[in-house]
Order: sequence, then structure tokens, then C-alpha cells
Amino acid sequence: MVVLANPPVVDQIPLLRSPGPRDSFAAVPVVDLSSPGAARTIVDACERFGFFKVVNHGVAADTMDRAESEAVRFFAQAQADKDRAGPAYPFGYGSKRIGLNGDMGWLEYLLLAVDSASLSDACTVPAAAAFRAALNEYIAAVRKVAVRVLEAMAEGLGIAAADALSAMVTEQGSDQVFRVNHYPPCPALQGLGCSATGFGEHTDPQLISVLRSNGTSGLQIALRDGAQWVSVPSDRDAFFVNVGDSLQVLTNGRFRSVKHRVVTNSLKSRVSFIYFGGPPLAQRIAPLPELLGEGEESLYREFTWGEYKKAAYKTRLGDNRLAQFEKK
Ligand code: GA4
Repeated sequence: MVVLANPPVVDQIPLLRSPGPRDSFAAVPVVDLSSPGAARTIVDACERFGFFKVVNHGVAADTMDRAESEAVRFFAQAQADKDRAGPAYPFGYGSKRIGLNGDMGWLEYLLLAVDSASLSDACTVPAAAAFRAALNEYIAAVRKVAVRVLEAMAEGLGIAAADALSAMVTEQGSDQVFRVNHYPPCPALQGLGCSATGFGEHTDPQLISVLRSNGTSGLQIALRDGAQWVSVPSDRDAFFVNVGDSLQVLTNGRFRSVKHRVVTNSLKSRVSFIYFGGPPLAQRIAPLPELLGEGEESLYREFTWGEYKKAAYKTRLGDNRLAQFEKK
């Protein structure tokens, strides 16, 4: 067998087969957040895919556009200036390295802490006032969408307290993270049938993630537990919601956290914003009692969000992080 080395520019970045038109996921569930049927559609999508698209969300196009153009301006700076906003951990600018255990992707990013409805004061990056203001406006808006989605989930699941899920991401001390990703094009791979991995396959550890990207596609989700990868057509006017591991546990496996990844485009850059809604570190993550049928037991050992997060940072991106908490 002949093993070909990656072209030097993408050394250390895993390559993926370039997606073609037949990989497109035409059946992405679409939730009209202004419709009375939203709660049912959301529950159905979370059970089937752990993933859906949200339209009629009420967030002004201006809010999204401003945040996007400020992000583009940030990433267009000289490398040395961006590096001054690093390192990425605990918060700041990062390039290519993801997490602490050797994962690499063809991207650069900002990993930021959110406190209540805006960037945490402790997070001094980004420094530019215009970028911070644009991000704060966006974060306040996307967080409202996350709350409405979590309330609709509770309603659809028949939980009496409307805020049973949303309170976990809004209460004092909730662990919210915001990420701005820039996937530059990778022209060196053009026409080779393969693409650089932008962000390798993984599930998100939190309750939900709410993503918005520019018009460049690249996001893929796994169907049938990873047997098939499908490309999600980009829609810059919509949000895409992922079920995370914690929500899988809170629903005792009824909702599945979705495996997803990003494949880079050889010619166009992709810019995405992701809000990750996580609970306070001390929050116990266990199935909500109202969701357990008679005699039904939790599929998971009990843990707090803090314990799960600590364990997650010891794993590689593609690891099954929930496996170590499953009851045998
Ligand atoms: C995936 C979801 C979020 O982007 C993130 C990621 C985090 C990181 O980039 O630092 C992790 C990854 C994410 C899961 C496992 C660990 C932690 C990289 C990694 C290998 C910010 C998060 O909360 O978990």
C-alpha cells in the first residue's frame, strides 16, 4: 500500500473526503420559533437527530452582520497581533490546536467566557471596543433564542416547570461559553478530492449549542450513530441547534447528543459563532424525575457539570465522553 503524505501546509491536519452534492442533508428539521407547533417539532427533531434549524427567531439581521464583519476584521489582522490575544486556554485566541490533547484542525478561533448575557469582564479578549460591543449584542440575542428553545423543549416534553431546562443556563454561575471560528480556505487541496478537517468529529458536552455561520457550508452531522455523514446546507439567516451530552443525560437518552464536524472549503472561508449553554459547575446532571417512566432508572451514574467538564478536558475530541458515566 502506498501511503501518501499530506501536502506540507496541512501537515498534522487529518483529511476528509470532500463532500459532494449527494452528501447534502436536505431533510434538516426546520423549527419555526414563532409557530405554536414549535415545541413538538423540536422534541421530534431532538429524538431523531439531536439537531435542527431555527427560523423566525426574531434576531435582527443587523446584529448578526455586525458581529460577522467585526470577526472578519479581527481575523484579517497580522498573525503576531492575533497571537497577542492568545493563548486559547482558558480563554482567548487559538490557531489549529483544539483542546489540550493534540487535536488539530484547519481553523483559528476565539474561545470566550460569557457571564449572564454578555462577555465576562474577566475575559479581556477581544480588546477592541467595537468588536466587544458587536459580540455582546449578538450574545444577548442568541442567548434569548437558547432560552426560548429550552422552554419549548420543556413544554414538548410535558415538564410542568417551563424553566426546568432554561434556568440551568440562565441562573447565576451558569457556565456559558462563546466561540468564534474562522476556517480559512485551503487552496492547496483544491481538486484533490479531499478537504482539511476544520473541526474534528465530536459531541458538545453542554445542554445545547446554538450556531450561526456565514454562507459557506462545512458543517456535517452524523446520522445513524456515525454510519453516514451529511452536509448541512448553510443558511446565514438561521440558527442551528445541537443537543449536547448533558441534555442527553437530563432526558435519560431520549434526546441524543449529535456527533458533528466541520470540513473546510478549498476556496471560501467559513465564519461561525457558537453559543454553548452549560449549567453552573455544581449542577447535578441526572434525568429529570418527570421524564422517568415507572420503574425506569437512570442510564448514567450521577455527576455534576463540573465533574463532567473536568473529565471532558482529559479526552480527545472524538472520544465518547459519556461512556465513562454510563451504568454498566
Ligand atoms: C466541544 C464544544 C466546545 O467547542 C468546547 C470544546 C472544547 C475546546 O475546544 O476547548 C473541547 C471540546 C469542546 C470537547 C472535549 C475537549 C474540550 C476540546 C476537547 C478536546 C469549547 C467545549 O466545551 O467542549
